[in-house]
Amino acid sequence: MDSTLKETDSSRPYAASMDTTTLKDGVHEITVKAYDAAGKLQASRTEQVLVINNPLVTIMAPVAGETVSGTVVAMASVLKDIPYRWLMFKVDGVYQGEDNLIRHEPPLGLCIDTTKLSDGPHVIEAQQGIAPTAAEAAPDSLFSDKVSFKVDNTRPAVSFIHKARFESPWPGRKISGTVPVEAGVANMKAVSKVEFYVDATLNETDRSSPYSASIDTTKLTEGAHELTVKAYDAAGKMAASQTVKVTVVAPVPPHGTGTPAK
Ligand SMILES: [Ca+2]
Repeated sequence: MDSTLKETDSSRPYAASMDTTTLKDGVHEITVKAYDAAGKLQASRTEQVLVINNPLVTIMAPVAGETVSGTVVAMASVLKDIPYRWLMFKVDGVYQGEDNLIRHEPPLGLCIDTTKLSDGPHVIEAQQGIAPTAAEAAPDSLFSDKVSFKVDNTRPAVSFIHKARFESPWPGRKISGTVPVEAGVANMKAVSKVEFYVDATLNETDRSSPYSASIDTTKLTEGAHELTVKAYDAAGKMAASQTVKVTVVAPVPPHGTGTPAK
């Protein structure tokens, strides 16, 4: 197994058992070598096997039982170093779109417009395969768990606006410097204010549409932070967004500029 001798058998039938729980999930190579009495070696063709002991595709968002509205980011954790580079998302068994490991690092995600779904319960799942469309037919695709969530596009709601993939505040994104964020409010008459939070701290308040803020990450510790946005109507009734987890990292210095010693 991967050039490590696992077992030797000197009598027919020649067999061995592999404890895959001691292996990392992913692709491994199995080879069999036979020796005759004179010690002459005959090696088999190398076979690739995929070891899966942990669920490889796990839906991270929406979380089970969550009520969502507007555009939501569906996220799934995937295994990275396997030939299955494409991840497609389905809601109620209907294809929604896909993401891939060719251009993106895991976790993979997709913006889903829930206004195209009926209000009420739905089920989301993901499937990791070798190609975006062939994945559907591939018998050895990796299937995620199925997660139930609810759509409610009549309640007052606020969410971050994603204009492009990985634009802040895309979940799991690494951010640095000053990061602009924008929020959209739905089904709320007379929005009085929109508050942008970093962790539990109010970062900025915007009282006029479009609702935006900028987050100065240099004032934050490096590492994990949570972004939330809250909208209030004239009567003080509040709607809160999904929490978006991001990671603050040190800004990359512009190319060619060193950091002068002081
Ligand atoms: Ca504004």
